[in-house]
This record gives sequence, C-alpha cells and structure tokens, in this order.
Amino acid sequence: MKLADLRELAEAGARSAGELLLGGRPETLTFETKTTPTDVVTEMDKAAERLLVEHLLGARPDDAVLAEEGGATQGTSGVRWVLDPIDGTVNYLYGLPGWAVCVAAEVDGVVEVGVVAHPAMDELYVGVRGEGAWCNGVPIAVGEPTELAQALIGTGFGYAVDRRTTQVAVLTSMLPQVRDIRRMGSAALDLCAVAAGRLDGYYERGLQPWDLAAAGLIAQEAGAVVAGLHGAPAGEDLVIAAPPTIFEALHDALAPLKPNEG
Ligand code: LIP
Repeated sequence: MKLADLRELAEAGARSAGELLLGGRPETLTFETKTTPTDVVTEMDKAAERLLVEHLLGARPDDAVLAEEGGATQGTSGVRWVLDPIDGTVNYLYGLPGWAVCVAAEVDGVVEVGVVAHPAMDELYVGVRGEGAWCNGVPIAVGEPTELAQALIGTGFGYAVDRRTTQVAVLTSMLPQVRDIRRMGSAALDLCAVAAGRLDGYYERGLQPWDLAAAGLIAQEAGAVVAGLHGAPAGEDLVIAAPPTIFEALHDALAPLKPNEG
C-alpha cells in the first residue's frame, strides 16, 4: 500500500461527497437530533457517509472504517478510514458555507493522510505525514504571529448546556487577551485555517476523532503545533493548534482557565 494511493482515494472520495452535498441538497432538508436538541444529523450527512464508505471500501474492502454517523467496522489491512461526512452540520442545515468533508487514512493507528474538502469555497486541503500540506495543490504553511494580543483565535462550543457554560467562562477570559475570536462552526475548517495562516490559533474541547484526524494532520504538516494541555496529545479533552511562535503563549493563557474540564 502506498500513501499516494491512499491520498488519491481520499481526495476522490472527498470531492465526490462534496459534489453530492452541494448539488444534491434538497430544498427541505430532513434531520434527526443526537446528543441534544441542537446536535443534528441530516439526511445528507448519512448520504455522504454512504458514498464515502462505498467509494473507499469498494477499492479497499479489507480496510476498517470509523465514521461519525455509522460507527466503526473492523478490517484486516491495517488501514482505517476516519470519516466526518459533514463537519459543521448546523452550518450545512442553515445553508451557511462553513462545512467540510473530512477523510483521514490511519495506517497501523497513525494518521498518514488527511483530506478536508470545503466545497462551498471550492477548496481541497491535503496533508501527508512527513510530506507537507496543500490547499488546491499549492503548499500551505502557518503564519508567524509573535504576540497573543495580535492573534486571531478560532474556537467552538459543544452542544450540551453545561459544557457551553464552562466554555463561555473560558471565552470571557480569553477574549481580552487576543486580537479577536472567530467561531465558524467547523473544527476541521478552523484547523485548516490555522494551517493556511488564516487563523493564528485555535482551541476547542470536545472534538471527536473524525473532527480532528484529517485536519489535525494538515495543520501539523503546515507547521502548527497541535496538542492538548501540559504535553498531552490533542484529543477530546482539548485541542490547541497554533504556530510555534505563539503556541506556548496561547497554551499558557488557556491552562489556568481549565478549558479541559467541565
Ligand atoms: C462541529 C464541530 C465544531 C463545534 C460544533 C460541532 P459537527 O461538528 O466541528 O467545532 O464547535 O459545535 O460539534 O457536529 O457539525 O459535525
């Protein structure tokens, strides 16, 4: 198995799912709720996930899959696809452009290829471990912000009220310390924005593997530090992503606020 083959399969799948989501969106979009009345999954999340799984396993039937809407299926090849058919589902439901299709390929438990499609902007982000990151085939790299007070920082919020109450306390403390905050509604696109230098940093608690796998690799390959608190790996507890020039300042501003709790 070559990484180039996984990349090609991931890119083609993400593009096809993006075309379905853009072109096939019905006038009236049906949806169900998940963890809270505001955490939704639409018929198009499910349709895009079906397309991705059929595309990937049609070509590589022995691979495993972990997908936001369909759970996990086992494989024997050592390759696992980690899929978010729509990251930013609420934006998609409301007809806003900030949503993405995320396809990551893990090999023996390590994400080696990440693809994030932003169909509404006709942008395709790709990261390959050890080889770099690109947007529409053009190499991308993080910015070089030097001061937290001049930094544009992205974040997001969970769906549960108690989680949001904790997160607003963190936000209240962070806002006066940075240039400004952007809450765009897709973790994957926030991480890709850090990768492309369009955000100076990002933090969020509660990301699932499918939110983080592809875009986290893209950000790392673009030069970002992507981690949790106090040397922990990035994960559901907390994700912090920023260029090395301000990662420590962002981390140290967040740490006393205990953003990985509640
Ligand atoms: C979204 C995340 C985003 C978060 C939203 C939501 P979803 O994922 O990507 O960062 O702030 O609340 O969880 O649910 O749209 O796939």
